Amino acid sequence: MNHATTMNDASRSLFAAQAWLPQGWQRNVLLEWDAAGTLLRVQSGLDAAPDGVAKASGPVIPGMPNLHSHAFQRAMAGLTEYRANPTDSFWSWRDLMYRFAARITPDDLGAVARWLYVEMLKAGYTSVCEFHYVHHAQDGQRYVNPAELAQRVVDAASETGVGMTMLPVLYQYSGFGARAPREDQRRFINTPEQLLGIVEALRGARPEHGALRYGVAPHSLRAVSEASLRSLLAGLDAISPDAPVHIHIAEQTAEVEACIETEGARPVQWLLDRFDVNARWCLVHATHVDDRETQALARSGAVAGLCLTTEANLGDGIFPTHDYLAANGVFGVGSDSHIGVDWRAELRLLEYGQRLVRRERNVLAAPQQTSVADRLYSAALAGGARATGRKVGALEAGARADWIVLDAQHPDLAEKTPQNWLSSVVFCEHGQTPVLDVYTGGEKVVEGRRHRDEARLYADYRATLARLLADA
Ligand code: NGQ
Ligand code: ZN
Repeated sequence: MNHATTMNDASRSLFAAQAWLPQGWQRNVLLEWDAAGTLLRVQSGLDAAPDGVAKASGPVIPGMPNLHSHAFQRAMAGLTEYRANPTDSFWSWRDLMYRFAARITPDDLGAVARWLYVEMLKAGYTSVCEFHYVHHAQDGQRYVNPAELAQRVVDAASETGVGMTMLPVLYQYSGFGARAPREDQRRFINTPEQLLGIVEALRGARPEHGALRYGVAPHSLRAVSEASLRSLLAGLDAISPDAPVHIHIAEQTAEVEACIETEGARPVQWLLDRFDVNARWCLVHATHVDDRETQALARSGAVAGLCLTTEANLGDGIFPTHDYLAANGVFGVGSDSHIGVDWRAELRLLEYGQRLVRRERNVLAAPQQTSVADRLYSAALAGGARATGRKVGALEAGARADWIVLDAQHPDLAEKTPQNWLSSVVFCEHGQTPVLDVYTGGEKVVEGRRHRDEARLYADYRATLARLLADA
């Protein structure tokens, strides 16, 4: 009997002829994990598969963390792509989105989130950071359990198998200068103390484990004050000093202008000047940064949360990714509004935005990593993992046992060598996805492009959508 099977249950091991380890593609890799879903050991260069160990049906790569999601928005994808007035913008989209948010019930949110997470897993997103801000009942009253809606989202993650970082959102004001919230924001509003109460309620009802972590998200500099942000962070530090903090930072030029007007600085600069912004932070949509901010953000170790398909859909602008990566800035990707749920599309658009602006090719390659896809995929794994605050994003001992098995027979992979696999996965778009099987915590949740509960969760989603659209 071989070493591997004596040390660990053979049912918790997988042999891959090819796998993407931290050092790149490796041959004859044995993955072993424990009953809690943590990788115990990763060995490469074995002579052959040990007896009794299952063989992956294709090349194995780490699952991608999705660093930004508003789950309920999945149900409105495709419903705002028409011109309602000559100046349609992010802000008019937001009005429609608020109308949608006003109608969601706890049961609706559960069904939408479960289906969304099925879609994420099928795409190879194995973790998600949920930037959750619909907290209260439709009339703005708090639920008996103030964490009612957040808990539905946490439960949707554990039911479907996606790893979760739940970030309850602090939303207090409708604009800079502590402007009173709007009527259509009533489901979102909390004080820092109330928001920390939601975090505590969640931690009591659904304690953290290998696939679940909590943090907080001040919604944006528009929606909190300096003082409330300080008390939120102090409260979070008392719970967990390295818990993640995510914020929408500089998505729209109008908010940059308003920030300069009322606070005397651009949003990223303002935040960096006043707070200890470090690796626990994720700055979502750092879209509008000047050169000084780009360099300073890169130095901070914070993650730039880039949501390319949503940013394109909402007409946000283009983040200076070339300069940011040249300064060793850390980034990850998110599907945000879920107009698309596919990390391959996010990485492709990240590069294509730079190509279109600069009229060059292979802009985001690195001197040591000339394959654009290899570089962006490994960087998005590392940055996405940092944003989750969880041990994910690599096939190595101690990390969560989360990975994707690619379809080696896919027309974009067949007959190619490993050095072109990720390029094909990221840049080619020819029919069905090359993501064949997906494992989270060592469990196969997607097999042959089907999630294990796909039929049931799709039926629930359709029934929910039918009701939401009939009420509209
Ligand atoms: C959100 N979404 O919170 O859902 C925002 C819109 C806002 C994006 N920024 C609302 N993509 O920023 O005020
Ligand atoms: Zn967002």
